[in-house]
Amino acid sequence: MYTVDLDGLNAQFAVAGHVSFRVGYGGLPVADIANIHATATISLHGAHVTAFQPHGQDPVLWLSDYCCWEAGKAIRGGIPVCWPWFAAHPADSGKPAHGFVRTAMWKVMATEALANGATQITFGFTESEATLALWPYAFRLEMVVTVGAVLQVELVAHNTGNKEFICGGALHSYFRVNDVTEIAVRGLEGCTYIDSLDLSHRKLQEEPVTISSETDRIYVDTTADCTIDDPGMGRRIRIVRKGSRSVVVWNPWKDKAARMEDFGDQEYLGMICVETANAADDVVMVPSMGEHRLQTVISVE
Ligand code: TA6
Repeated sequence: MYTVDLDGLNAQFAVAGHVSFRVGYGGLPVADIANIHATATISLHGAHVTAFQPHGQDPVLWLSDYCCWEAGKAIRGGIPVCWPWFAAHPADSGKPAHGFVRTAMWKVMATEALANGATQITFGFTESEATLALWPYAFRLEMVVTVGAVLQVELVAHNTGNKEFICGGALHSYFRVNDVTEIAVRGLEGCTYIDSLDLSHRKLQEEPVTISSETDRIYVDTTADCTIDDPGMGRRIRIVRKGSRSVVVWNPWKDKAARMEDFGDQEYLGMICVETANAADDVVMVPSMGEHRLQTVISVE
């Protein structure tokens, strides 16, 4: 359980007409963003964007109704921050899937009302005894979230140690769709993907991606924008990436959703993950005192 000085947070970081802090589900502290462009909610637990809604639009991100809002557990939906590895640890499956930062409390470092009416909030996270036991490197992370008509999320990884490290990761975005069987994900045509459901075989994506069964694919060596065409909601969601050479497309479908305690049995029909990542071949080397920036910009057309 976290103890949080909510009065102190609001005294130091609240900005009238932009950002305030409250206790959310499970006693986890959250930042509420509301400005002339959009609203958003960000949990300090995992520096996890759980909601984003431009004014006049339907919610863009999907969030399960069955989330486990608990310290130490990942929030199901929104944009989990997966770092310093994606999926299972490459050498030790006993370590937490998707790394250790999405299940830990981050600090609020700064808040700012931008000249264009957007709101920017920065979270910070650095190594500890607990992280060193999982991953023997010194680091400083910044998560910079800019909420405007578009949502910009940037994970900046600083290597503060005296040895280089290799890291993977993802801004593991869950998007709300009307009916996943009706959507098409475009931008990945011609890309090679690793099929996590077929012995990690590498395959070529020839057509736009459509979903009619469990889908779990890592598209590698691509920097292209992706779009989610959703006829049911009458919208196209655009995902622009920087510092990312992988895109992960995931839908658990019926059977896997039913096996997940934090995922409603029918919820798979209303969501798709299109993740801004560096995974498999695309992990990155960060030299001592260097940095890597992983950025996703999400907009509705
Ligand atoms: O991004 C796809 C994936 O790696 C899937 O294999 C599935 O495990 C998903 O992430 C969710 O992982 P989680 O640890 O949040 O249940």
